[in-house]
Order: sequence, then C-alpha cells, then structure tokens
Amino acid sequence: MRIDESKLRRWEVYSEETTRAPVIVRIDGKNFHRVTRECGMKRPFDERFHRGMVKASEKIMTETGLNISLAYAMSDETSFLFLKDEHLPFRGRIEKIISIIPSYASAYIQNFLRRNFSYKRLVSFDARIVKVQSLLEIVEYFSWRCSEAFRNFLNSYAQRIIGSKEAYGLKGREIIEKFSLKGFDIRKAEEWQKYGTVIYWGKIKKDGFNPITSEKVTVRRRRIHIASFDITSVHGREKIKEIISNYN
Ligand SMILES: Nc1nc2c(ncn2[C@@H]2O[C@H](COP(=O)(O)OP(=O)(O)OP(=O)(O)O)[C@@H](O)[C@H]2O)c(=O)[nH]1
Ligand SMILES: [Mg+2]
Repeated sequence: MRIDESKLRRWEVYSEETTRAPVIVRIDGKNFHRVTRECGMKRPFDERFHRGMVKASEKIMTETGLNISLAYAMSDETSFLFLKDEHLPFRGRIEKIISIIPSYASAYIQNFLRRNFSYKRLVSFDARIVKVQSLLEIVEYFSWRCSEAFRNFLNSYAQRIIGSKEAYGLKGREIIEKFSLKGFDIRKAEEWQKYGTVIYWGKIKKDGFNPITSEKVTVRRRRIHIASFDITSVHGREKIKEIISNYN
C-alpha cells in the first residue's frame, strides 16, 4: 500500500496552531485531592509538597532550556510566563507547549512523591494557555491567582477552626474576624500558605577575577529568586511589575 505522507500530515490539524507572547501557561495536578490524601499529606497545607511544587517549577525554568521569565506556584498548580516572542519554544506551537511543560512537571512530581511519600501510583498535570496582551494584564492575572490562593487559605482553615456548618456562606472579612476570636491571627500565618510562591530571575553581583589583567572584577549573574508576598496588594503588584521590567 502506498502511503500518502503529506495527506496524513494534514490530519495533524492542530499542529500549526500557534500563540504569541506575552503568554502564560498554567499547569494543574489531576485529581490531587485524592493524590494528596493517599500520600497522607498534612492538611490543609503540607510544606514539603509546596516546596516540591516550587522546586519542580524552578527546575522547569533552569534545566529544560525553556526561557520562562517568572512562575507562580500555589496548591497543585503553577503558572509560567513567557514574556517575549523570542522566548517562546517550538515557534509558539500550542500542542507542543501544553504537552511538554506538564510532562516535565509530572516527571518531577512523580519522583518527588515516590521519594518523599512512598507514593507509587501515576500522577499527571494538565495545561492551558492564558493569552495576555500587556504588562497590566500579566499583573492582573497573577493577582487573580494569588487571590484564589488566599481564598483557599481562608476556606480551608475556616473548615477546621470555625467548622464547615458555621463557616458556610461567610465573607472573607467575617472569616478573619472569627479566626481572631478563636485566637488565630492570620498575620502570623505562613506567607506561602496565604499567597503561594513566586519564582523569578534576579541579578546578583559576584566577585570575579580577570586572568588577563590580573584584576578583581565584579560580574553580574542571574540567579533564581523565590518569594512569597501578597500579589493582590499595591505593593505586591508593583513588585511583579518591577521584576518583569528588570528583564528589559
Ligand atoms: N493535604 C493537602 N492537600 C493539598 C495541598 N495542596 C493542594 N492540595 C489538594 O489538591 C487540591 C487541588 O485542587 P484542585 O486542582 O481543584 O483539585 P483536584 O483534585 O486536583 O482536581 P482536578 O484539578 O480537577 O483534577 C486541593 O483541593 C487539595 O485537596 C496541601 O498542601 N496539602
Ligand atoms: Mg488539580
């Protein structure tokens, strides 16, 4: 039988679907409600798991050749920002981008859960494209994910501290008031639990040595930075803007 290869290639109907920068790729663990339960993780927040998600995101930024400017991890999800067209892998091909990034995450988290929680079942992450148009929209997006993290923080502690019946239908402010009556001061709670973690490139100065001139020199290197802060606040939004503007 003669194979008409060009016809068969045309059946790959989505292979030329592309995106442009700036673009965000969000990955999310599949059925992690069950995975985290079967791992016996601490509820509502397991620091080891969060550190694992942050490390996975960091590795994707540093060891895969992908040119990601910033990532934001909370719960079982991470959002990755590709800032410029020249940073986009695979000529911006969507099929490639949304299959390869969650594959790296799955591979890392699979090993991580096996090592740290003796978890033997398979895990997976899905991925989606979030097309943003401007610096303002990038900040708006990360602020939204951070507000989700904070909402999740309030609701998950409310279940335990106030009780699910009593907490039902309460607004954020009311939950915080009830927390303080019960002696839980959220200002003292862990920042990563409230706001997730931002992973980004920062510059550091390093002392070096020029062997030709035999002079001490200061070199600038880029290095991964990790920080947890309230992205919904004026200060937090400014910080995201500043991180991104520093790349130019
Ligand atoms: N115990 C514990 N569970 C966590 C932690 N972080 C995330 N999770 C669990 O992961 C879930 C993530 O939410 P979702 O992504 O909406 O739920 P999912 O079960 O992964 O469902 P799909 O993403 O739709 O497949 C949470 O509801 C928690 O059950 C943690 O630090 N500790
Ligand atoms: Mg999930």
